[in-house]
Amino acid sequence: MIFRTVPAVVAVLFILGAGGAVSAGAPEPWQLGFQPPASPVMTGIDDFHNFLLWIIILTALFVTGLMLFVIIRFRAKRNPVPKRTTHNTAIEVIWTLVPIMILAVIAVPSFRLLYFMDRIEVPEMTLKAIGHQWYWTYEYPDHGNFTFDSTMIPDEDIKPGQMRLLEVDNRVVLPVDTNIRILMTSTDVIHAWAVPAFGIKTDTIPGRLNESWVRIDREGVYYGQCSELCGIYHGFMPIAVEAVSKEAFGKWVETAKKKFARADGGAPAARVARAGGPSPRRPATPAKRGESGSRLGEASGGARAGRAGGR
Ligand SMILES: [Cu+2]
Repeated sequence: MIFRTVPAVVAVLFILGAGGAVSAGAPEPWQLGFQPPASPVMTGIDDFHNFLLWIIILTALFVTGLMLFVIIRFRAKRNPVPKRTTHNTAIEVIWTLVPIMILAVIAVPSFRLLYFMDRIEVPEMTLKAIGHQWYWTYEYPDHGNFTFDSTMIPDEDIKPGQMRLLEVDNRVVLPVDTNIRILMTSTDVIHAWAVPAFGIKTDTIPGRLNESWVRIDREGVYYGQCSELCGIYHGFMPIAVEAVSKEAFGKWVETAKKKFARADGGAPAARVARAGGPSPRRPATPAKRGESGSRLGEASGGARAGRAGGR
């Protein structure tokens, strides 16, 4: 009975997982497995994960089978006088070489994927994500160098259809089928810019500029969250990326240029792109400076209170 029930339960769980995978880049209730991949990197991670799963299953089955065989075949009743064998060179060579070969078979695609994920050789555009306690700032250095903050929509303002704890006031808008370099940094503590459907989870570190890339396969909204414990509101600084066609992206850039302030207060975009990192010279607009200042004030106050409470 149990032999029939277990595969049935596993099958149902897989179907539920696959069912969750039908919608775009957001988590689903009862989801099992990854979100559907939306970039070549995540496709690679997905494939590598499935490949590893087969190696794990086959190894576990082989070891379990071997154990069962030994338990039954060499039990005391059947073997009242056990053999006194202590060495068998052939089998020792096999059980050393086979695991090495398995590890080599895993290592080759693993390193290939790791270098593929690292960076894009020829980026078509750059997005810069800057972590703050507890929201994200984005810059578009190749499109007029405008900048905006992206803050979570609080529960009381959530509208029907919006994802609680995941929706933001200003989504990151990116074009599909474009090699996008993503530069990531932070102004206060370590955060992590993570979007599961893109296969990106990269720490944003104050004083450092980390790099990743994405080429989004299809239009849709992709959600992610800060994935490095960064303070009491760590769970409230989501990431929402809206992937649109190249034409729609061009139109959005035109409106965004008018709507949002420039990141550099007027310097050429190229210079800012080269400067990189959280430039201390960056003059924010008065409104933004006031906003960030008060938030950072709260943040350090919170951190102080946290430390005081910890003692
Ligand atoms: Cu964070």
